[in-house]
Amino acid sequence: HAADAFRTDLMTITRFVLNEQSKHPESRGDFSILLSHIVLGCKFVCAAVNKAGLAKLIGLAGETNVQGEEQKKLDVLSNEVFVKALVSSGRTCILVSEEDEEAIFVEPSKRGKYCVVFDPLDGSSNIDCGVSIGTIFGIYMLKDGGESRLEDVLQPGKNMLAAGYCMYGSSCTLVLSTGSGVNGFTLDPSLGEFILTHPDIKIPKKGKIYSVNEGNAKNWDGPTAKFVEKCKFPKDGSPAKSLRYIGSMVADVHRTLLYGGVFLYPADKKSPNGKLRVLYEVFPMSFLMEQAGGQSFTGKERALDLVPKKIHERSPIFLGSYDDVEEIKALYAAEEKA
Ligand code: P6P
Repeated sequence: HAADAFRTDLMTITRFVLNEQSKHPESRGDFSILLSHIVLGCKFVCAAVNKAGLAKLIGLAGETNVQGEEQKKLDVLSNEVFVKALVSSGRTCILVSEEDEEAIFVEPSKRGKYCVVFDPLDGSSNIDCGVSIGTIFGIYMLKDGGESRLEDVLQPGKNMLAAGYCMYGSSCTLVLSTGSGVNGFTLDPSLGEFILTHPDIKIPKKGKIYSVNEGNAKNWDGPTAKFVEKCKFPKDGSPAKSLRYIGSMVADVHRTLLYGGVFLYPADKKSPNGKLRVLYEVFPMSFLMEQAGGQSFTGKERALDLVPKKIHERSPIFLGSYDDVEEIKALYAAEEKA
C-alpha cells in the first residue's frame, strides 16, 4: 500500500541513533541518552523560535512583557534549556556554551563521561528579521576517566565523537554525524519526532557558490583576496561563481553542505583570528564537512588539528567542497613560499 498517506517504517533520529549504537555492542547507551537530551533541547528551541514573533519573546533582556514578566532573550532562554537538558541527562561532565564565560562543571551526582560544547542559538542577531538561525554542538569523551578538568574540553576537533547543528528556518532540520557519515532529520511537528530526510549527505566535490562577507574585503590578506577575485573574475574562462551570504553560520553552512561551494570567515586586519569560535562553531562544522567528503582549513592548517588554548578562542575558517578548499590551501601555501 505504497499509496498510504503515512509511511510506516519511520526512521526517527532516536531509532537511527539506536541503530548506530548497536554497532558498538560494548556501549551502554549513554551516548544515545545524551543525544536524546540534545534533541529535546532542539525541539524546545524550535517551538520557542517559532513562537518568538507572536509572544514577543524577542524582546531585549531586561524589558518586561505584557504580563509584566522579566523578558528573557531567546538566546538566554535557549542556553538555559540546553544546560538543564544536558545536566539532567546524567551523561555530561563539562559544558562549554557560547553564552557562558566559564565552563560548567557538572555536579558529581549527575556527572557522566561526555563533554559538550555548544552555541545554543547562533546568529541570534538575525531573529528579529526572520532569518534562519541554529544550535551548533560538538561532543568529546572525557580524556581519561579521572576528574573532569578544563583540559578535557581543550582537545583538537579531530577528537570529537559527534557534532551537529539544528537549523530553525522554514522547517526544523537537525544535521548530525557520529563519525560515520552525515545524516539530516526534519522535525515533523505532528509527531514531535525528527524523521530521516537527508540520508548520507555528501557535499559536491566542487561548487559554484562562494559565501563570505564582502564588506570586510578591504581588510583581507592576499590569499583570501586572490581567491575571491578568482571567484568573480575567473581567468580560465569558467563561469564566475555566485555569492550567497546569509550572515547566519548554520544557514550558510547548511546550504554549502547541500549545494556545494565554500564558506569563509577569514582573518582580517580587524580580527586577526577571524570571528568564529573554535570549539562550538569551527570544530562541529569542520567535523561535518569532512564526514560529508569536504574539508576545512584555517589558513594555516586542517581546522580539526587545531588545539584550542582557551574555550572561547576564535579561528579563521575556509570550509566546503573539497576542490574549492584545495584552491584556497594552494594560495596560502604559495604565500608561505613567497
Ligand atoms: P558578519 C552571527 O552573528 C555569526 O556569529 C555567524 O552565525 C555568522 O556566520 C557570522 O557571525 C556573521 O558575521 O561579521 O559577517 O556579520
